[in-house]
Parts: sequence; structure tokens; C-alpha cells
Amino acid sequence: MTARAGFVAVIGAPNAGKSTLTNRLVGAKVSIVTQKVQTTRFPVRGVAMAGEAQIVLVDTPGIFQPRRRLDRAMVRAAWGGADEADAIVHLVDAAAELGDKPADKKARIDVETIVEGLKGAGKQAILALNKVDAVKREALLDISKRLFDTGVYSEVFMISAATGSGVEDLKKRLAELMPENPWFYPEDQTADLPARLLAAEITREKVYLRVHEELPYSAAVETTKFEERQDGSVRIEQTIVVERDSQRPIVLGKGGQTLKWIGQKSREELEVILDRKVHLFLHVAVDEKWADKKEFYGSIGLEYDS
Ligand SMILES: Nc1nc2c(ncn2[C@@H]2O[C@H](COP(=O)(O)OP(=O)(O)OP(=O)(O)O)[C@@H](O)[C@H]2O)c(=O)[nH]1
Ligand SMILES: [Mg+2]
Repeated sequence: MTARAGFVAVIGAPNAGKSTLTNRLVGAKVSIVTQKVQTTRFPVRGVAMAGEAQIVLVDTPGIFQPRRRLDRAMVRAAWGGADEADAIVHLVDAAAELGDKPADKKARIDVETIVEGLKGAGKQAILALNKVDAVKREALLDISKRLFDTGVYSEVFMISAATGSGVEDLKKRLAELMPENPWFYPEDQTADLPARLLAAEITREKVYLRVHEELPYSAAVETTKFEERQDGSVRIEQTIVVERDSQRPIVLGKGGQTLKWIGQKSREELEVILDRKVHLFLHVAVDEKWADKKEFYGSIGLEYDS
């Protein structure tokens, strides 16, 4: 058999489950997942193998109505991921298509924007209706028909990225769509994020999981030191950057309890991922302008002027 390899962009509204699906297809955690919208900030690659085919998934930031500089850079990066891909999966949160919370309405508008974007670019995508575990079967057919009638989809899959239902079928199909190519990555490699950045992402995930309600405008995490030590352990120093003075005590918590929790959870996960002992030191800093600094964009591969 001939080797196949290609790129699959996973696009969709914020919170559709793109990172969950990417992790599920790869079979390892390559991208962070939280209940907060706009968790993923830059395209994250995950490598899945299916027989002779290597599927390089590109988990992208959510596509939404951008307001701030960072929003614009994220949305641009998401479309950029779709531009370069051999196949596009448009992941739609089926529960949000049916719900009437403000967030659901927002998600539906974002879905329409994506449909228009695909039309404008003359691209066809695979529609994957996600979160089928959270909605009634009958409703799925209606959503699927309505979206399929837009003409931008080649086929439809109904899946649950969380439970894995339907994901194998989708994977099989993606494998067939991969062009003949030598593999881009060694067979046993699942991710290609540099360790410093990966470590920062894991900590950012813990920050969001713990204080997402109180931090409307999200924080940034920077790894300032990543030092391999003689004894095989690694010393990691990170700064959690928030935008306002009032957010510092939120991240710290009473007597530093919240920060301690964040540090502990992050360290535990990093020890598993890096497969060695981790000494993690966290600091909290306030910088009103972090989301407007050029260096920040460069460090995560986003375009400053999007
Ligand atoms: N019930 C259910 N929840 C899901 C499913 N897939 C993802 N979720 C949840 O949806 C939320 C968002 O998941 P993510 O994977 O972070 O979504 P995303 O599309 O990557 O979000 P952004 O990076 O913010 O654009 C998390 O709380 C997930 O646990 C699913 O199949 N069923
Ligand atoms: Mg994500």
C-alpha cells in the first residue's frame, strides 16, 4: 500500500468541541479543552494514524465576530488553517443549534458566518454535528438537512467527540481523503508543540477551568524558564498575566489557595506528559496591554496585524 498523508482543518464556532475532537482522533491530549469559549488561540497540530494514512489534524481557534486584536488574529489563523488543508471538517454544536441561551444564539450566528465563508472561498467541507449525546435523535435530522441544503458540505457525520460515538467512521473517511504523500511525522509522534508552549497551555487550561466565570477577558500564560536538571527533573517557571489589578486576587484565591490548586493540577499533568518530575513555580502579573503586545503574537505564531 502507498503511504498517504495530509492536513485536516477542524473549524467551527467557539466551544463546538474542536479540541475535544482533535484529541479524540489523535488518541492523546494535544490541545487544551475548557467550557470557556475561545480557549484555543492558535492552530494546534495533532497527528492521527489510520492504517497507511497519516492525518495531521489542525485544531483551530473558534470563528466568531472579532472585536479585539487578539480575536481578529485568532479568526484569521482559523481560516488560514482551512486554506492550507486537504480536507475541512466543520464541527457544529448540535445542542447550541437547538438551544435558546444567548451563547446558543451567538453560536448559530457564527455557524452562518462560517457557511458564508466557505461559500465565498468556494470550499466544500465535511459537516460534523457534534454533541449528539446531548440532543434528541429526531432533532439531528432537521439540523443536518437545513445545513446540508446550504450546498457547502460534501457529507454529514453525527458524532460525539466526548463519548467517541461516530468518531471512528469520520476518521476512516478522513483517511481516504488524504493524498498520496510520505508521512510528515514519525508514526509515534502525536504533537509538535514546543515543550515551553505546551507547558504554558496546560497551565492556562487549569486557570480557565478554575476561574472562568470571574475572568471574562482571559489571561495569558508565559513560560519564563524551562530548565532540565541533572537529576532528570525539570524546573518550570511561568507567569500568569491578567489584565486588571482586580483579577490578581481572583487568580490567587484566599490565602493563595486558587493559585496553589492551579499549580498542583498543572504540575500533575505535566509530569505525565513530560514523563518526569516537574518543579513548577507560578507567578501572577498584571499587564493591561498584554493582548496588544507584538511579542505575544510572535510567541504563539499569530499575526499581529490581522
Ligand atoms: N456533551 C458534550 N460536550 C462536549 C462534546 N465535545 C466537547 N464538549 C464540551 O464542550 C466544551 C468545549 O469543548 P472544546 O473542545 O474546548 O471546544 P472548542 O471548539 O475547541 O472551543 P474553542 O477552543 O474555545 O473554540 C467542553 O466543555 C467540552 O467538554 C460532546 O460531544 N458532547
Ligand atoms: Mg479549542
